[in-house]
Amino acid sequence: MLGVALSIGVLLALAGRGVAGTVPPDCIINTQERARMLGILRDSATQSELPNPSVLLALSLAGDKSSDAQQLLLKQIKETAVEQAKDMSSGQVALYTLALLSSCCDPRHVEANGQSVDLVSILQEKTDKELANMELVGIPVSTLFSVGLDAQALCVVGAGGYQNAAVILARKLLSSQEQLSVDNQAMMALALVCDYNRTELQDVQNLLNTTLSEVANGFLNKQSEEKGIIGNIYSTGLAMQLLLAAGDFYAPRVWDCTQPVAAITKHHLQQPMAVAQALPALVGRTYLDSASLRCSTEASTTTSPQMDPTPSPERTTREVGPNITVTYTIINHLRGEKFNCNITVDVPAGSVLLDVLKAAEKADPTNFSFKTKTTFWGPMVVSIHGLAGSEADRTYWQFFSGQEALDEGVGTYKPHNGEHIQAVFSTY
Ligand code: B12
Ligand SMILES: *[C@@H]1O[C@H](CO)[C@@H](O)[C@H](O)[C@H]1NC(C)=O
Ligand SMILES: *[C@@H]1O[C@H](CO)[C@@H](O)[C@H](O)[C@H]1NC(C)=O
Ligand SMILES: *[C@@H]1O[C@H](CO)[C@@H](O)[C@H](O)[C@H]1NC(C)=O
Ligand SMILES: *[C@@H]1O[C@H](CO)[C@@H](O)[C@H](O)[C@H]1NC(C)=O
Ligand SMILES: *[C@@H]1O[C@H](CO)[C@@H](O)[C@H](O)[C@H]1NC(C)=O
Repeated sequence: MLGVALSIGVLLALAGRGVAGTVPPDCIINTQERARMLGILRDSATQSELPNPSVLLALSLAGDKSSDAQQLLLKQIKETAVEQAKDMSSGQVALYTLALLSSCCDPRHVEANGQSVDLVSILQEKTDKELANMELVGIPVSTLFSVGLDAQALCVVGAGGYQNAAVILARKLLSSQEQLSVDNQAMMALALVCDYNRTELQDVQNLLNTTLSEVANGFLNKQSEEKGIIGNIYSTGLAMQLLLAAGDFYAPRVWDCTQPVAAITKHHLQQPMAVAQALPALVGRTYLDSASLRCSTEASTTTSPQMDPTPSPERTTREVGPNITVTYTIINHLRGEKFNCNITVDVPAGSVLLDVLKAAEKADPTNFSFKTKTTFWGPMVVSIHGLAGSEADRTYWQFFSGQEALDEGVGTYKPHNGEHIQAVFSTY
């Protein structure tokens, strides 16, 4: 069954898209930027300790199948799948499933080191728990983003019985579209595009049709208001995936895809995770194409020469210039004993926010101690002043510059001189 599913795909005629089939050339990123992005992904594939399924998925969707980096990462993904899949979040299992599918491996029989695992049944189990929680209390066990990925993966592998998921996601989108980030909306709606085509129930089709047209038109409105950006620079590629897949649901409205492509090109994304989420749409692909890539022959036509990424100036040069002064405030009015501490620290110009937190901790360890956890997006601050965020309680440390929430984490955000950074214990 999988073999058939994998062989029907045509390299550039994308499943989940309308009759048109081909992507306008202007929607594809230029070869130089594409090579730079592939370089970042290949580097990350060979350097990170924990294999990143989003990177494998992006490499495969971008037609980088035969690179050594892709092969090495695929091997590590299989090994990690057999060892750890049962302990992963549903969304991670979904990303593993999509990554393996797009690399022409059957996620139902993943084999490594003499062990074997069925990712699809694990995913079904975990998704059932997410959906049960959503029906019970309106929110998933993990994140809506993850449940969107879960439903996409289950739909593209053809696991039956998940129209339920589409209906729950559609209702959530309709009832709280305004509150949901573009990232969440995009991943949830992408699942609906896949499910729309698999259901014969007229009322489900109508619900999905209405929802998809709401979400897609919302994205098109944002794009025209924000000069090509949909949400922020990190969500724009995910929103593009939806607009690529859901063309039928905003027709006859026309999408000017050149705008977001230009915006992302200009930004020169650096973080592997940011590149991994953006690249698929920039080569005209979506996560729904994972099962329909040509697998018999290597996609060598689209493979570009191995190229070192241009080293990012920020990372290689250590500024030995003047210091900047940053005010840093930590606030908890939410749980336990309230606190509100202020400190002003000097750090070398060009420092990231993490350096500010370290300087504050050094100057006043009683008040400004903190802990981080390594994630694919970099270090995430999990605890400050002995107070830790909690998934069960849905609390976290949220960062602001003045009143404005940061759109990057402490490992990449660079404060400027005189800036006031706040960490506020919040709920999500
Ligand atoms: C859900 C979510 C959160 C949740 C995570 C809840 C949870 N425990 O599950 C909460 C609300 C805690 C959160 C917090 C933040 N987030 Co957030 N988050 C997301 C979102 C929408 C989905 C992540 C997800 O579920 N992935 C699927 C699962 C399967 O993958 P995962 O690897 O297990 O996901 C984990 C990490 O992504 C991590 N995480 C989530 N956000 C962030 C942000 C940073 C900087 C780091 C290091 C890790 C991290 O938590 C996830 C769940 O464990 C993404 C959107 C996206 N495009 O990826 C944004 C996103 C990753 N977040 C982002 C940001 C900016 C933040 C904050 C810095 C916001 C702020 N102003 O404080 C904070 C982190 C601050 C800190 N303490 O260090 C940006 C990161 C951009 C960048 N270049 O760094 C994204 C891309 C959204 C966007 N488009 O701007 N986030
Ligand atoms: C929908 O699914 C049918 C098979 O059930 C397939 O032939 C068709 O190409 C699909 N359409 C889209 C837009 O994916
Ligand atoms: C969605 O519904 C509208 C009218 O309700 C219809 O015209 C349109 O063809 C439907 N879209 C799809 C993709 O079926
Ligand atoms: C830091 O903590 C001490 C007690 O340990 C307290 O007296 C002091 O006011 C705190 N400083 C700030 C800036 O809140
Ligand atoms: C902390 O510093 C900021 C900026 O100087 C100031 O606006 C704020 O009132 C201070 N807060 C406390 C609690 O001292
Ligand atoms: C910058 O600040 C550090 C301490 O944070 C200090 O040791 C150093 O002398 C300062 N440098 C300048 C140029 O002010």
